[in-house]
Amino acid sequence: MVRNAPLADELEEIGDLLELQDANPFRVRAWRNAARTVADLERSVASMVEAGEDLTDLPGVGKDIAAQLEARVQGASMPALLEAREAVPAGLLDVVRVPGVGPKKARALWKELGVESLDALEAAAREGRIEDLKGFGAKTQTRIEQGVEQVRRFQARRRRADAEADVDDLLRVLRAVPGVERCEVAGSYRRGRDTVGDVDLLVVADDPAGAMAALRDHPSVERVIGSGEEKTSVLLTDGLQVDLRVVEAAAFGAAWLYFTGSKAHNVRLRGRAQDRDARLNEYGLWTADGDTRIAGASEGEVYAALDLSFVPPELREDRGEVERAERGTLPDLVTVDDVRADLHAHTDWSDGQADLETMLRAAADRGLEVLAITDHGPTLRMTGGLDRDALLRQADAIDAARDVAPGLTVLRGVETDVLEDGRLDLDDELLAGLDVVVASVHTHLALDAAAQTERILRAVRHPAVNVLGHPTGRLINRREGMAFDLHAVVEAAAEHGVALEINAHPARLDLDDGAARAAVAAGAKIAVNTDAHATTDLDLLRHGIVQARRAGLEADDVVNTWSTARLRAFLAKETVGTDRG
Ligand code: DGT
Ligand code: CA
Ligand code: CA
Ligand code: ZN
Repeated sequence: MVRNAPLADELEEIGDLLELQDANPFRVRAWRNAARTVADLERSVASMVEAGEDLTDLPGVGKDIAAQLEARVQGASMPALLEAREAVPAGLLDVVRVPGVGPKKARALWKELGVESLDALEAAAREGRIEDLKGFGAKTQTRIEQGVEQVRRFQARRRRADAEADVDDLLRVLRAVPGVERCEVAGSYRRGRDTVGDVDLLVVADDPAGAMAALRDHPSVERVIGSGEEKTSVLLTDGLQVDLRVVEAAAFGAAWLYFTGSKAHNVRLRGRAQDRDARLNEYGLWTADGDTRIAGASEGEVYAALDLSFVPPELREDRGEVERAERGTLPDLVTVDDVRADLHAHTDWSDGQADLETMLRAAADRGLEVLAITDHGPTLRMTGGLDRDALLRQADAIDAARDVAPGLTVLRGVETDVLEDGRLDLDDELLAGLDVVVASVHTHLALDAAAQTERILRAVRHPAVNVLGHPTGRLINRREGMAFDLHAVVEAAAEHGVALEINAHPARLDLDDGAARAAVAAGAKIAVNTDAHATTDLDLLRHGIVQARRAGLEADDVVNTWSTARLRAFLAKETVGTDRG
């Protein structure tokens, strides 16, 4: 049965293609709204169609779009997608993604210069044909040339979260093949990198050929790249490459260790084996003569034989974990189960999909103890942000709604916009009266680093601010983060009792692992928040926690894991205690 995610992607693509045809903006918006509805839906569209339900009951889904979805669920292509693809060269979708291009310019490049792909765009820039176009100029041309490179870099990797459904499905299918003893994922996916180049699977089986065949015959496979006795590589219809390797049970741990990587971590382990007069490879840890296998069935066995404690996969990047494993001082990494609070969530008071009561129930259903409602402040008009009066009314609504989720502590908050000069978009008195203030930068991302740093510092020093939301503004594979002095911001955050967010949305994961690590090293605290715009978004927490683990964070570093009393003290900027003592 077709999942919601590809359906949403296709609706989005129709919107993008229509925009390139200069279609009515409202029509473009309609497809995008429907895409978002489908992506955020708790139920599968396919099962709704199967049950004969009326798709036009979904917000933003009219008759036309419902018909497209039904056709697609029943195995056809969406007619509107075929039509739109007919009208616009597919390569233009890459061209719009280049920073400094956008739909209007992409259309001009296409119509005036015949640019229909990234390659053609690059050639046009190199040959200096772009600067003479109306509305372009030399500066734009240079920017486009650099942008092409960035898009190429982004294309090579995909967001880990976007590979998750494929990985879960393949593991489930392969584990069910008769004779398969074990099947696991390795590589960057297992290490929890925010993006992955490809997916690496390992299988232990009595009948490896059966497992290989099951992969080759999987309905998501577009093309078999290669298939031998030990390894099969396939390309899925969504473009993801998957490598499946067969290993013997006695070497499973050594193989899992080797193919999990990272390469840098492996190099350190191999060196350590050599220092001990042994040899480490994907088949095991061996005596120097290669005759006797010392360890190999489990990873733990290999680490133990190297006098190391077990290193969680998220830390295997040669960023100090080998030394800490030697001294027995590896961090006790935070887990999803440690999390009690979400400090950043939206409702339909601004641009969220669900009403207040629905969000509160959804949070309680997921076992959260605390949920902060942080709709947008007034500056971001697109989001239907709230001004002072609306926020005061919402406060009453929150008080009235508390009963729907009796076990849940609901905090009154806001996501206030950091203006260009670092002021916030709501008055101090109002902000002081809220339980939680998330301050986020959404505009003017291109200020020079000095100005940007001053701007963010001003927000961090504001006495009412508790959380700096998605601090760098990066969008994975779409936009680099802002240029600013992270170290100065982190130090100020530590000083002023402001937590830096790890925004768990798979498009953001911001701060990333390296920055979060630096933040905690400087004494700051982290808040892992979902920034939920729909109830299903509350489940995105796990992606943020993976990044927190990669940053080496323990529960104590993450304010959402604290008791409600300790969290409240932090938010009130009282001297911060600990849960332990
Ligand atoms: P990716 O796929 O680019 O996101 O990153 P990885 O880490 O999954 O890399 P991949 O798929 O090329 O290989 C999986 C793991 O196999 C890698 O993390 C370490 C191990 N590996 C692969 N090639 C080598 C190698 O030449 N030397 C060493 N030491 N390890 C390797
Ligand atoms: Ca890989
Ligand atoms: Ca690979
Ligand atoms: Zn938000």
